[in-house]
Amino acid sequence: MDRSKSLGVALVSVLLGGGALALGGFVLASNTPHQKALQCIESSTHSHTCSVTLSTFPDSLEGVHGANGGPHPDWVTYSNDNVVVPANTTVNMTIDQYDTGGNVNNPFFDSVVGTNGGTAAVNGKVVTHVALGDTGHTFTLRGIPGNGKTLFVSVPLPYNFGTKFPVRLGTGTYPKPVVVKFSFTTGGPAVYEFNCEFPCGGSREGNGFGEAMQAFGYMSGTITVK
Ligand SMILES: [Cu+2]
Repeated sequence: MDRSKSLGVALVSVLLGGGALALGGFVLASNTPHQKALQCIESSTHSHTCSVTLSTFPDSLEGVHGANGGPHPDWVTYSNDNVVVPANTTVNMTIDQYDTGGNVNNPFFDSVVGTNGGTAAVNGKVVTHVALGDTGHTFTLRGIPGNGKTLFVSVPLPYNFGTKFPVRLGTGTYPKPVVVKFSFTTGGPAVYEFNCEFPCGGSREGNGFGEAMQAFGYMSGTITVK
């Protein structure tokens, strides 16, 4: 093989290799859907304070998993699985809850735990828990075992009984959201995982912890403290 020919073969090998790597990366990324980072917006008037809004939907038609709901249009979902917040900062979180609900498996998850002040505001009313049977989803945030951090926050997101004033998002139609607000304070850099503890996922066994509760990026996500 002359030099120019071997150079050509090497170049083609590199291009093919790069393509294979890119394809491999795409397949991996598809298996662990990590959506576009949702940044907590830092306040211009209060230092070490930021605000971020998530939503919980009864289906995926709002569009976070793709047009017309993506591969599982009927699965419940959070609006984002990739929240990024600054270190040593008070995070003011708003969650717009569009879904119905029922009984959690343990009354612990009806209670507000680990927020600043130990409370949350539901449509402006300060609460420490929601009534039995009235939880739609929960926002439950904890350290991944081994990261050495102890941040733990769990907030029940109440059942949305609303039917009036329909909100259209993507190809979905939802009631006016129940607006849940609370805050917590971050420490140093770490990755935390949040998920829902209401058995909202459906499954063959009927225990509610399958499908959307098992597939990363529907009823779970990460909060990365940077
Ligand atoms: Cu849920």
